[in-house]
Amino acid sequence: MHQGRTTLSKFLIQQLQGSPEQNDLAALMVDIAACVKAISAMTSKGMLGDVLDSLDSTNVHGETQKKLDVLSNAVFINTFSMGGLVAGLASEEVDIPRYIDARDGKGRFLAIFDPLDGSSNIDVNVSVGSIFSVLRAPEGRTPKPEDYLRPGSEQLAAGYALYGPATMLVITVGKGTHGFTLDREVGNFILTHPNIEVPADTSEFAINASNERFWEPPIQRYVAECKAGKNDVRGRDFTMRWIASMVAEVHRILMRGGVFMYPRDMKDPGKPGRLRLMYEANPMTMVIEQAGGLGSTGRARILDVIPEDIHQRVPVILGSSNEVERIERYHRDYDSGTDQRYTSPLFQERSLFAN
Ligand code: AFP
Repeated sequence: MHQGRTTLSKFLIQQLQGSPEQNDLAALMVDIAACVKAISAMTSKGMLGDVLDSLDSTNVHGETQKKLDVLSNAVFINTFSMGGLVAGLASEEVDIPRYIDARDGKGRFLAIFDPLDGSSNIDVNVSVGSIFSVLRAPEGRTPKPEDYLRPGSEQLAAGYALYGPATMLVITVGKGTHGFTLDREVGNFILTHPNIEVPADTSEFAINASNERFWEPPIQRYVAECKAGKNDVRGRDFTMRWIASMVAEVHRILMRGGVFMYPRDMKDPGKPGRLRLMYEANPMTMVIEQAGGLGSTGRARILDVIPEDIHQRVPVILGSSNEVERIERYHRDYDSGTDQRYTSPLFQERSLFAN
């Protein structure tokens, strides 16, 4: 048993006490933890739970929905609708933000979430997760769509659930990043990873290498140097990981360092990246920054990006600070044209960005 171990509720009382807003934020974290328990119970049943099929429906991004995407989305929406704390919500699975009439419009927060991230891994039993972000709702009036379009630096809280061998909840309310493990026997989240810190250096990178020919030269340069290993400019060997589940990648980086990249690629020139700003990049960057890491588009701090659309995509480079800073430097070298490396025939041939 966990005599004396801190539970999520006790932890939140210690971190968030005093103002009515902080008390309500603590209550919202408890509501989110309840959603995570419910989704964990569904995912852990696998094929026995009759929830793994794909549906005929597609979401706003034209992606085929899994039954579990829809069920997980419903868990969050139902909980927020009844909790009285949220005035509005936005979800990867919902076309436009939705008003929640909480306490006659007195809900203090806007909840923005990806109810089940990595769902293409569900039917092969690989870890998936949920990601959430919390913004302050406008006072005294119904939230409008533009109220959601706030930079990630304004998030009051953020975090994720990882449905892995263990179910974990990792959160930040702006006072560090902390991990809780679900004790299924008693149904409590136990503080197992207080004050997580991302190592500033790493020898591990995560990227979908099949897109290499579509990347911008700074990313091609960074990955090529990592692959060249100890006999080249980096002076050490690197390993690569790619789980195709952002929550699992970010969790590994929080635990042992690393750099996660989903850069813009020209596979689809109309898209600035694959991952969404509001409910993937922003919350994950807040979690990482609160643990001492960095999150960048390659050219700007992710939390400074001013959103234009609730579902907008953004390039994502996040993790160990020294590696993120190096990648940003490579982008500056490239954009300023000062680095002859990019005029070498190597990049002319390989890169789609020759001119
Ligand atoms: P799904 O939710 O469609 O599985 O996408 C997961 C994700 O958004 C993110 O969690 C992964 O890091 C990334 O996509 C994987 O992308 P690739 O399938 O292109 O590797």
